[in-house]
Amino acid sequence: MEEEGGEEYLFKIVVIGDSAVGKSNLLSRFARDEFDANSKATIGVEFQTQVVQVDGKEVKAQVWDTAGQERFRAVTSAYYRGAVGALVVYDISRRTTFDSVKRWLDELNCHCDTTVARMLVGNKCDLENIREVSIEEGKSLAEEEGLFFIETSALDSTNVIAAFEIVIRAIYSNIGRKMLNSESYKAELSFNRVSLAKDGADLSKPNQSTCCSR
Ligand SMILES: Nc1nc2c(ncn2[C@@H]2O[C@H](COP(=O)(O)OP(=O)(O)OP(=O)(O)O)[C@@H](O)[C@H]2O)c(=O)[nH]1
Ligand SMILES: [Mg+2]
Repeated sequence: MEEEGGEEYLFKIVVIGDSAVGKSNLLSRFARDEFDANSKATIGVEFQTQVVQVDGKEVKAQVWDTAGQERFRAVTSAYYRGAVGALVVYDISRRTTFDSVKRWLDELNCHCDTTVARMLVGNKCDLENIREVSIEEGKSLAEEEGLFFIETSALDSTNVIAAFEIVIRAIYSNIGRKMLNSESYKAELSFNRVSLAKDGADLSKPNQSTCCSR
């Protein structure tokens, strides 16, 4: 769609990772500069749109957040459909969440093609005194898997904007405007909205994905 004075870019970015790693707080910090110390586990799917400037152009980042807990997740394929970026989040103070990263990457690879810009995010870097995963471990996993890497804190805001902006810039430089503005891409995004609204009515429905183990 052409807006007066320029083009419109819309990037769908998904945030994934185990429950309680801080996905929802990363999103609320990015979109509203808010942090909730008592946030509840996400049920179903939420998304927020944030406008950022890249090379003097306005880019809308539509960031999708879902439940880390399997029983609260809505239909997986709809969540990933049309995504061009992903943040895979773990908690630096809980090794089990780092061990899960490969499973989240498998799920991502299963639903999205490899051109998706991916960032490994070690969140809660404010918890240095109870750190269980070193920066080096995070970096080397990211290198192995071909991901960007960053440590963040949604609590004190460290690197939160940077994490999203690096992904947004990578998408911007990776993918031609033609494809992103194509009618089929827009149709997919609006289909997502409709189907999730319907699926959201029954959140107890088990994950219906057939190609992934998760
Ligand atoms: N210390 C610290 N706590 C954080 C940080 N980010 C989130 N938390 C806390 O961690 C808990 C879980 O955060 P959420 O954002 O709800 O986690 P989530 O990944 O969305 O969890 P699900 O929705 O269940 O998948 C909450 O108590 C947050 O306040 C952080 O950067 N530092
Ligand atoms: Mg959440």
